[in-house]
Amino acid sequence: MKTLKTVLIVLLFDSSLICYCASAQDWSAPVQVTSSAGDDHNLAFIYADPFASYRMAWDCLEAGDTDLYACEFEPWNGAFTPPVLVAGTAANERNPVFSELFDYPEWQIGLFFECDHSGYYGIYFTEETESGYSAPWLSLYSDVDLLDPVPAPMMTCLGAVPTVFIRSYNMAVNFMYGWENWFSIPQDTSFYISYPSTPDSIHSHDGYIDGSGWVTQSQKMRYVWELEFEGRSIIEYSYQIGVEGQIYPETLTGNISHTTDSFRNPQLVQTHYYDDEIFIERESPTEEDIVVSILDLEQQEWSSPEPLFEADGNERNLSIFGYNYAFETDIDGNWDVAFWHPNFDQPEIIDSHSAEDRNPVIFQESGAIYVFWESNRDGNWNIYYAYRDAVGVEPDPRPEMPQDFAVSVYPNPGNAQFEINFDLPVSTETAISIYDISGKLVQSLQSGFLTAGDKSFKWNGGEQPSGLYLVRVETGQSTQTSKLVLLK
Ligand SMILES: [Ca+2]
Ligand SMILES: [Ca+2]
Ligand SMILES: [Ca+2]
Ligand SMILES: [Ca+2]
Repeated sequence: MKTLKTVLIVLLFDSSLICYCASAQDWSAPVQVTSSAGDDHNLAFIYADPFASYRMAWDCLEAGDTDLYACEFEPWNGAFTPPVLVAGTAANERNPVFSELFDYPEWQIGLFFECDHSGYYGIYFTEETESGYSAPWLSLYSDVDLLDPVPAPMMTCLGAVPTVFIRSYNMAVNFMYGWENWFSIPQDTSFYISYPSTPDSIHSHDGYIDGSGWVTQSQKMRYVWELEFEGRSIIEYSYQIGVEGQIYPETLTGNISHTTDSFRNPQLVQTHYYDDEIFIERESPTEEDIVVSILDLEQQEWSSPEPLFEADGNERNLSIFGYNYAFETDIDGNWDVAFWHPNFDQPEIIDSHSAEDRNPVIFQESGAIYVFWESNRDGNWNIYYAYRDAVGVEPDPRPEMPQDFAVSVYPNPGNAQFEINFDLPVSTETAISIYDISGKLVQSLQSGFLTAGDKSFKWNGGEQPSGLYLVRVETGQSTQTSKLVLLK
């Protein structure tokens, strides 16, 4: 993380002299994407790998009604398809987010959004089909508004069900929902509901929570959210380990806000086998900055939040793609979108139009950085984008971690008691499970963090029928399997 600090600037200049790079030579002129008469907001993106194109969705508010639109974008030639109306009833359809649905039998795209058709806002869902987006259906509802869906990446731990994190008044909720038959459109939607690992403490706060989540291949589900607490916003975090369709809560929830400043809009990024990073907006008495805090899993401690870069003015609404960052700044006296990379001393303003320019979305494709954003320069809000060459070498390459290790079982064959031994190469989340030959989970022996080194676990198969069993040791980096023969 050392490379993320602009220490040099602080040493050489008084902070009042810090300004933004002139950027005209780096960024293209803004390209107008939408030209509706209404206000276009809340742009969402997904890269549709099999089709080699990007899908975009956004909402448009016109004459008091919000509808949902989508189109496709090919960065290689700058081509957009005409916008199609995805959902346009008399109710308000807004705040879309894409979700990858399946990779089997074929890759598919889903779109979650909010709609107040039934009085309260619920979470609706549509999926892309060969003939366009399907008729939306209500997937989540309650007698309070359910807002701000945040899709989690596809999970292996929960049988590949699409997951969406949502916000509702006075509680952070994540809904996992799925269906029995992967081959059909879900007619019968069954809900799995679980909470961050300390629901009681969440409910005891009289506040507002904005949650987001992340899931890794190591079956670890992380949650980070924002909470109004004693007149300011703080950030909380927890994680759970999911194994074979079940959730085993682990506790690591804490206030990572070490000062009396207010913290908002947390974004969780996994950058290292050991570390989570959380990017947060910090509001101090003088200005707003984007700060970053790092979790050391072994120490179970968050670092004190440090500014991502030093710059005057207020910064908000960070969008992250790798080491590329886009955000809003008001340093010129109006809101502009800006770009920063750890190789830079100062951020670049992408376009310095005097209108309001907000809500950047950044991604990198084929050697170029793209930033889309919303601007009201036309008298109503439209979506624009600009691009520049990628900055180049990524900073701070992570060390290669050893992947493989051997799992041994003794005795093998055996008649009841077995000892399972392995040398864990790195400290990591580790799940140890016994399966029968049909793939059914027989027993989970371990689920949680283990330090590196020689490990030994015991399994008593005395209750099980004779036969071949599989011992699976799964870490964030690899999965090792060993056979075990039970002979009575
Ligand atoms: Ca418009
Ligand atoms: Ca509508
Ligand atoms: Ca600032
Ligand atoms: Ca502006």
